[in-house]
Amino acid sequence: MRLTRSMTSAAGLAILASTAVAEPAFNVVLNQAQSSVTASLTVNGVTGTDTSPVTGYIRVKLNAASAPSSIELHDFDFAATEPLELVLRYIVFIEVGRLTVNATGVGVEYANLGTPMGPVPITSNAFSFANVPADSRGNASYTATGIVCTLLQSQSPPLACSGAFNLADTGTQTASTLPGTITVNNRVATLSGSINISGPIDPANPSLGSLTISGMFVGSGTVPYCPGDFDQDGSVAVPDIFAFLAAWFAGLPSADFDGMNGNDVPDIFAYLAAWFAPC
Ligand SMILES: [Ca+2]
Ligand SMILES: [Ca+2]
Repeated sequence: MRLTRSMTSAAGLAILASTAVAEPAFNVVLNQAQSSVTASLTVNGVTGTDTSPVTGYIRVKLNAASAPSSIELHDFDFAATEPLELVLRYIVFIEVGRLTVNATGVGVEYANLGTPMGPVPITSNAFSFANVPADSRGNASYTATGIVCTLLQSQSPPLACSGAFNLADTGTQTASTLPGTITVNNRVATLSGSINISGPIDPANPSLGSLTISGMFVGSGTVPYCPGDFDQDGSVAVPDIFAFLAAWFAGLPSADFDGMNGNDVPDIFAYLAAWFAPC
């Protein structure tokens, strides 16, 4: 009898040791009215800028859904909803040249999908990721006149005075920081932040000019429960197994874990697999 009890408690300790407190990753969907991207192009000392609202999401993971103290970055994808038009005017008493750039389908996305960054600490609701790899996309065309055309033609090799390019051709760039703030109330997270990517428009010819893409974003998302957190108290622990079994024996729909054929034996295996799986 004593042997049985000690074996039981050892098994219980082994189960308790696997208790997980982490929360699942989730998407924060951007609020288009409060999120924007600004492109800023500087060539030969003259700058043109344009701004568009932004849609998209940022995918994060918190260590806890209530008062989180750390955050991981899993993914993001921001898309400008409007074309961007940058007009650079070169004026010496009169306009002596002009560069016009039109860009459509401009977007920025996380470049290391499947490899999260962090976790980084959250202090007073604020966090910051460093050296975030990002890929840009979009199609741009440009037309240069006057001294700008002359400038382009004087490059080595010479550049045409009009043309088109794909923003994806610039390759993966690094945002030195991606700072933000996050608050969570009743498992609804509100996140705001910014990202700034800057680089030469022609990497082989960095003195020609630079392009900066800056994003400001605000969004919200609901932190889901881990599948194994059956009693939804924020951790996956032994009471979840008892809560699941109670629901299963009571024939409650919530115990139809695989969503097939009502409450049957495969649900028990499916639930236990979820309980043991990392969240
Ligand atoms: Ca639980
Ligand atoms: Ca079932």
